[in-house]
Amino acid sequence: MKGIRILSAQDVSCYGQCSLTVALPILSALGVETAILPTAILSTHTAGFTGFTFHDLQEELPKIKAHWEKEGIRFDAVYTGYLGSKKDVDIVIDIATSPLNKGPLIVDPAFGDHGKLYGGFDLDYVNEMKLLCAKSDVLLPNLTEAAFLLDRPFNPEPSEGEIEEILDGLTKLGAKSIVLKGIGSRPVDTGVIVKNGSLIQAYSHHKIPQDFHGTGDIFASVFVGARLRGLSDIASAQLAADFVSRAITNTLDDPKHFYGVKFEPLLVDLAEEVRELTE
Ligand code: PXL
Repeated sequence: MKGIRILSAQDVSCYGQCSLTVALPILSALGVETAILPTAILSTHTAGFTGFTFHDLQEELPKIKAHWEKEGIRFDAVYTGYLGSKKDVDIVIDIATSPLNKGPLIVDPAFGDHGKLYGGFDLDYVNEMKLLCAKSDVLLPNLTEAAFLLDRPFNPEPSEGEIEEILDGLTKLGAKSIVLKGIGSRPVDTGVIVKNGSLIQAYSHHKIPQDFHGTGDIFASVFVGARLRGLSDIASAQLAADFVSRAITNTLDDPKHFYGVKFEPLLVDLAEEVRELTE
């Protein structure tokens, strides 16, 4: 297997199974070497905990970039998630569009859900994220993020016409491919709609009616790993959606595990599945 080396820019939530602490094990399991650009460090993620610490690492990032340039380091892709501040977004745009990155830019906007921005983010942050999303080769928004990126009202159950408007709007913003999350073909389902140029494909599956934190980051990490191993956008999205479902199912019997999903025991099978699909 050809070596693949990517850069993932996200925060480090020290406890709570999200961002880099899920991206690293998943990408490693999928055979992708992952360098990290930690944009901020928090004691926990911001959902479900109070009193968490937050330290922005924006001062460090240009120095890290300068050292990598001096070393002649190159990446086969850049994958971004929750960043933290407008300044972080600017630096990540600078790095992802520099010669350090030889491949696609895959952006999970990771700034909101259920019609609301995550705590600490505001419309200025969204406006900066629009600039990063505009440069993306693949954009992975949920319906909340799509609504904020397009200054549209949030509708959790958009009609076919509204979905088309959202996909067109994000294409006009600059995203080359779009994986729109959280849309099922029936109210009891959830799934994704994938737009690649004029090709639009959908994958819908049973929705588990319980919300868990960190599942967007797990989806994005599986998607990125599968796509870099050579699967199509729709095949990568389907694999990611099914993996999230299995991880949620694996957590349902443990009410103490409120902060994330127990995906780790499922990684060996995921690696095998990707190996079979890419052989
Ligand atoms: O899962 C996205 C995420 C990542 N990092 C931090 C978060 C969140 C969502 O709330 O708070 C710190």
